[in-house]
Amino acid sequence: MPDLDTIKAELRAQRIELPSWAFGNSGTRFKVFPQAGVPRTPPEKIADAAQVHAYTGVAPSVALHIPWDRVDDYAELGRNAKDLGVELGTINANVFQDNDYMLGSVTNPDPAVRRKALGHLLECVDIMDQTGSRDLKLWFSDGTNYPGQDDIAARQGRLSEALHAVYERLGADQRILLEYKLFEPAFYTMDVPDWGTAYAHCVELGPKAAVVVDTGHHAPGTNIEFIVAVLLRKGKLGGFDFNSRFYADDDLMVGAADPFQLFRIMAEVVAGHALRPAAGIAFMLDQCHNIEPKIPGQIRSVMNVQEATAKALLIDRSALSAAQRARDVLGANAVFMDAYNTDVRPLLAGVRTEQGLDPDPVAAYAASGYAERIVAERVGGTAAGWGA
Ligand code: LRH
Ligand code: MN
Repeated sequence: MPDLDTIKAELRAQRIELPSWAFGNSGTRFKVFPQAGVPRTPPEKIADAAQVHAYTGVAPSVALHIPWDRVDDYAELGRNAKDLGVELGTINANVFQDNDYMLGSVTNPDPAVRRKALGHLLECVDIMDQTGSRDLKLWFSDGTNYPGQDDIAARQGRLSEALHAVYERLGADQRILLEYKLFEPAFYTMDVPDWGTAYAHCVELGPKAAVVVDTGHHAPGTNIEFIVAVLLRKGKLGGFDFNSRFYADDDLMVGAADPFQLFRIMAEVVAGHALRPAAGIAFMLDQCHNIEPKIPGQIRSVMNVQEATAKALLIDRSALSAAQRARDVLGANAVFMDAYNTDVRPLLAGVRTEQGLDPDPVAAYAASGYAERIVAERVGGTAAGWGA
């Protein structure tokens, strides 16, 4: 049986990064339902993220998205974050909302558009120099909608050229995290559609490039934990964009649609000794709370990752490998399922209590009055959103 103190130490050391954009208004192409009290500025987004960390104890950094979080003074934004007990995390570039990028950004047939897109990516590295961020996350909406629309191989060449230019600009401790996505907004080809394409580009770039697995970016039925195991084995897993989905890139709360899948993914992370921050895996949430309150939604999401992680840490590894060596199929599966079927909520409540936190973060936040306060205070101004 795994040692409980070791498990508790791993859970205390867990780090989950929050997306600034989860606190703003979001929706679908059909409707964005505005919510009262939503932040209007990057500092207000960070203040809301700090609430999640205050009640969970494991979410001390906030990923920014540029230009949604563009400010005049990033050092001041960083100081503001520190005062709230959090820090600025991954910088997300955005080359998917400018009119010029209709036919692609870094893969666009027009070299002037490619230069413009590259300019934004390099600006994001400048911002990382100011925020002290380690990771630049690159997701490209680039792709085509009809066969013959453009030369698939030529677009890969253009993409590679831009990635190399950004890679050359990185500082010693900075990384590129390349995110793939099977479809949307393009529906025939995406230029980075799957882990294999992302992996190939990252290997070509070098040690400061790794792959991001967004759990909503695969074809239905994809065995994501297999991809995780393979990327970990090759030292090319850079991070996760955690969310869940029933059908497409639904960006629902991680673990909400398929908690067993999240457990299987975290089981591979634990098996790969990749849970600790020192392993260099960025565990990030990438979600949209379209109809539910955003701060409680983020708190619940962090708790879902903690629960999946606690269950993964409870897998009796020696019994599992013994059953695997004995080719005891049912025995091995039973060891795995015992961990999954363990109610870890009392364990996590105990860990929070030991950290001086309320064992029930959702109830503690609700009792804080913060939700009512921001609704009263945040009147006027423009609520943050995707600005599309
Ligand atoms: C693309 C994506 C990407 C972000 C965006 C908010 O679907 O997952 O990670 O830039 O969502
Ligand atoms: Mn993502």
